[in-house]
Amino acid sequence: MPGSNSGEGSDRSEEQVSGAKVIAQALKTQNVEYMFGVVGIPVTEIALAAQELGIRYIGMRNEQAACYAASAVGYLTGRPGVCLVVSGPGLIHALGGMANANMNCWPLIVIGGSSERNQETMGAFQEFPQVEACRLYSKFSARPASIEHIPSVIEKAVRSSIYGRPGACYVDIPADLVILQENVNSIKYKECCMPSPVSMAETSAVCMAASVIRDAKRPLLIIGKGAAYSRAEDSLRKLVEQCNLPFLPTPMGKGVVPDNHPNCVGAARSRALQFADVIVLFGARLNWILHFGLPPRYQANVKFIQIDICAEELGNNVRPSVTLLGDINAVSKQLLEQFDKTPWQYPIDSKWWETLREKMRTNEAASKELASKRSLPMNYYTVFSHVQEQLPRDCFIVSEGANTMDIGRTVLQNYLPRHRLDAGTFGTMGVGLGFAIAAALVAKDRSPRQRVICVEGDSAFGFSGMEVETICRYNLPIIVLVVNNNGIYQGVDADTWGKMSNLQEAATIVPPMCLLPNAHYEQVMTAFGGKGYFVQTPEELQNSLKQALEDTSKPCLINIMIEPQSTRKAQDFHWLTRSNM
Ligand SMILES: Cc1ncc(C[n+]2csc(CCOP(=O)(O)OP(=O)(O)O)c2C)c(N)n1
Ligand SMILES: [Mg+2]
Repeated sequence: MPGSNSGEGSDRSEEQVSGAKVIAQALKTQNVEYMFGVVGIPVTEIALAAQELGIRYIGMRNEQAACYAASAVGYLTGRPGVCLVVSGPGLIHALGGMANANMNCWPLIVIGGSSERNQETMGAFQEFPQVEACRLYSKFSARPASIEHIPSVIEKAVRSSIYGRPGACYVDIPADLVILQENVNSIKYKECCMPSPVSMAETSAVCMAASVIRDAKRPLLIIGKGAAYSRAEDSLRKLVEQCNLPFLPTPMGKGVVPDNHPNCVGAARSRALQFADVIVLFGARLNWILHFGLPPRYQANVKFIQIDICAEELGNNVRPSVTLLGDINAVSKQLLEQFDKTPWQYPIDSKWWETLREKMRTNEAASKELASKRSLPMNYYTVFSHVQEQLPRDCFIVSEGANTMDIGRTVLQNYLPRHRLDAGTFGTMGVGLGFAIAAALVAKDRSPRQRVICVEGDSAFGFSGMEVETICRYNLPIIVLVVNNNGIYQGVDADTWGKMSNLQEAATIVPPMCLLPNAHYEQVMTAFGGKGYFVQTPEELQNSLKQALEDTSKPCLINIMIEPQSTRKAQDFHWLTRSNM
C-alpha cells in the first residue's frame, strides 16, 4: 500500500482505518492532485483526509463552480480533478458541472456523500437517488458496496474518466461508509491505472486521407479541443507547415497552433468553411459550433475527413469521405509519415490562399476601424484591442458571456495550447471563475509566473461571482475583467433605467436583458482584499491593466464600462449566433 495509515512501530493488525481515509488514499494512489468542493455532512472527513495525504483541497462557494474547476484541471493536466459534494442539493448543484464536462469530453471525478444506507426510503437527511441521477451526466456512476470495495471503484472511475473519450464519472459514498472503521490490512489499494492506451487509425484509411488531401483544390484543417487534449501541437504544426495548409481553430482549439501563425485563417472563418472542398477535422465535432457541416454554411459536396477518438462520433450529421479512428496526436503523426514518404505542399500561390488572405485583410481592417473609435462609452473592439496589447503571451485566457466571449475570441490571441477556457460545447454561463481558479492552481504549481485573465460579461460574472472570495482566500494570480454593458447581450444606460423605473413597476416593463446600470462589480473584489478598478476610458483601462499586471501580490478585478447598446460587427453574426446560446 502506498503511504501508510499507521504510526511507526504500531501493531498494524489492530489498526483501524476510516472510509474517509480509504477514499483519500485511493485517490492519492490514482495520482489525483486537486480536490474542489463544499464540505458538510457527510464529506468533511474526506476533505480532511485528502489534505493529510497532500491532495490540495480548494473550498469553493458553490458546487457548480467547484465542479467546473475540477473539470478544467482534467482538461489542462490530462488527469481528473475531484469535485467533492454533500448529499442531495450539493450533488444536484454539481450536475451542471458534470454535464458541462461530459459535453466538453473532459475527465472529471465527482464524489458525493449520500444518506446512510439503513435510512434509505425513510426520508433521510438530503436523501436522493444520486447514482441514478448522475447516470445521465456521466460515463460511469457507481456506489462501492463496502469499504473494501472503495479502491477498485475509484480506480475504475479514474480510468473510465480518461480512457476512450474522456468524461465525468461519479462515485457515491453513503454517510455510514465515510465513518466506518475497518482493519487496515483488509483494504487492498489498486495500483494507479495505466495511462490511456493510444489508438491509431488503419493504415489504408491514413493513405486514403492523404490522397484526398493531395487532390484538394481548397483544403482546410479544423483544429478542435480534442487536438488540444491529446497534445497534438507539435505534430499539427509540422503538418500545417510541411504541407502549407490553411487551418481554423475552434474556440478552445485556439493556440494548438498559434493564432498568429501565417496559416491561421481564423479571421476568414465563414469564407473558409463555405468554400473549402476538403475539410480535415482534428478532434472537432460537427455540432452547432461548426454549423453541423451542412449547407448553406458549407459546399454541398465538401469532403470531410474526420479524426476522432470516439467511433460513434464518426458520421454524425454528414457522411465523411474518410474516417480515422484514433488518438488525434497519433493519427496526426501517421498523416505526417505519409507526407514524409511522398512530400507534397499545397501551392502558396493558389487562388484559395489568395481568397482567404484577401478576406482576412478586409475583416481585420473592419475590426481595426471599430477598435480605433474614440467615442465614449467604449465599444467591445476598443476594449479588447487595448487588452490584447498588454496581455502576456503565455497567459491563460478564460472567457464567457455572449458578445463579450464571441468578440473577445476574435481579438484576443492564444499562442499556447490549452490556454483558452470558455463556455464550450454546452455554452454554459458561470464556468469562468471556476475555470480561472483551476488554471491559476495548475499554473502556480507548474509555471509560477503565469497569469490568468478572466474576461467576463457582466451577466456571466454574476453566475459564480462569489468565487471572488475563493480567489482572494487562496490569493490566486487572476485578473478578472468584467465587460459591463448593463445586461445580457445589451442593456440600457442609467438615464433610460431611471425613466423606466419611474413609469411602472420594474418587473412589468424592464427588458429581460437588463441588469442594474453601472453596477460596481469591482467592489466584490475589494470586499475581500483584492484590487478593484472602475474604468470608463481607454486611458483608465490601459493604466489599470498595466498596474494589475505589475502587481503580482493580489488578485484584481477591472470593471470596464462599455456602451450598453454596443454589438459585434455585422459579419460576426455568422459565428456563434445568439440563438445558439
Ligand atoms: C447557465 C446558462 N444560463 C443562461 C444562459 C443564456 N445566456 C447566454 S449568454 C448569457 C449572458 C450574456 O451576457 P453577458 O455575460 O453580460 O455578455 P454580453 O453579451 O452582454 O457581453 C446568458 C444569460 C446560458 N448560456 N447558460
Ligand atoms: Mg453584458
